Amino acid sequence: MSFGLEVCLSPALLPSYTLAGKTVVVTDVLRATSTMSVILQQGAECIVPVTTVEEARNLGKKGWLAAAERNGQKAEGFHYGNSPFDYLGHNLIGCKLVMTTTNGTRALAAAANAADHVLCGAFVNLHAVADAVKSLGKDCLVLCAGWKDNFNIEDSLFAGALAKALAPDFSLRCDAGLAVSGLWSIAQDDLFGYIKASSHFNRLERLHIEEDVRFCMTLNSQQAVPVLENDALIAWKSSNDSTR
Ligand code: 3SL
Repeated sequence: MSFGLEVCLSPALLPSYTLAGKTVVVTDVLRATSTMSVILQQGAECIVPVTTVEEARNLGKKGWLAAAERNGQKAEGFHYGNSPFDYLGHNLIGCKLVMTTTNGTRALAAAANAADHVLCGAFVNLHAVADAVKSLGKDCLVLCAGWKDNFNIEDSLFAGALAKALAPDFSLRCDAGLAVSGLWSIAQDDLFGYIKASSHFNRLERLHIEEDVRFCMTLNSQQAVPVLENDALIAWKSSNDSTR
């Protein structure tokens, strides 16, 4: 049986898609969904994604680890930001985090409660996400977080990569999916080189965080797939995972 696969290129376009009955993969390659995978891979119990800095601050006051990013920079007064290097190599076992980012947590909020399952995908966990989507066995929609409701290249490239990883079990059912697949076949041999012309690369380069981009454009370094359960992201476990 073949499932359907659609791609939504920006949260602004989401109202024209049906989410019920589907698995939605939210992607914000630079850097929210890459970093969320790292946080859970480092052993955190959960990440609560929130849309405002105030909400993150309030949970921080209650003893949670609090992470906030706006426009590529750590928000004032926060110990943690949105760089994977804030978390890599740290033991986060049992920690609960609250996190807000410019676009990623906003895209998650748009999909939450409307889809059957909401996962976070990025190049760093591409294969693990593809396995999770296949094992959930439902039509899938990839939601690109973009930048402030605009299309971006890196999230679209990820959608193309995921479409390839899901074929032939999932077949594309929209022109956006065909377009991102074409983009992926052009860029896949030199992802970092391709992304260098993008607006968000230039934004992050001005902040001197090129190494974050290199990390986020590297495939399959992480296994953790964040999945939303009761407003919190936890690491997805397959039904045949004995640790469940
Ligand atoms: O927009 C977001 O959610 C962030 O991932 C942007 S940044 O990479 O931290 O600049």
